[in-house]
Amino acid sequence: MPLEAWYMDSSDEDQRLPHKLSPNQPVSLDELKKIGVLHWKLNADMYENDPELEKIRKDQGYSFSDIITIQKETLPNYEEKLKMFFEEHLHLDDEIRYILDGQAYFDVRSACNRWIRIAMGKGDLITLPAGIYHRFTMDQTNYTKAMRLFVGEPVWKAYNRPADDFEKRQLYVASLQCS
Ligand code: KMT
Repeated sequence: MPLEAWYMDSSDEDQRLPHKLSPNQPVSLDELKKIGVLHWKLNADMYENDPELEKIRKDQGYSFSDIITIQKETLPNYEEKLKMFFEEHLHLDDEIRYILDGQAYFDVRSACNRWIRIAMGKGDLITLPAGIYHRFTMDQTNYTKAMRLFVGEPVWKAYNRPADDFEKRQLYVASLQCS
């Protein structure tokens, strides 16, 4: 399945629902690229020995990786973590996630500050650029397993919005064109 993304409605119903507008307003991979969001589709069944993944890691310098399984039974402080992940925030480094199993949503702000929801499924690898406001939520299946990649030693620090004074944020904003 190709990656699906769309502009969100503004309802404050359950965050795990799709929140599509009616009619739906899809967002293309090209539009995502314009805001610095990059996507690859890989075969997650062979993530432990995948030359394609190795090539991306080498080309992009993604030297670090670990695996997080997000489900109530196995993730300590599950509810607390989900709440934290859903706070609008940014990082000073790229956020790189590869879904190995299950599914979930990443929400990112468009150049004009609208929420775009990205439906991530098994095999989707995504890079969110440093400085982009974003958040993460489970969908109604409540299960995902993801590889977290990083350039060098990982820094998980998140800065909740507003965090506009960081140089990384300002550089990112300067790269955007709202039209
Ligand atoms: C993190 O940093 O652990 C996250 O972004 C949570 C989602 S990982 C699929």
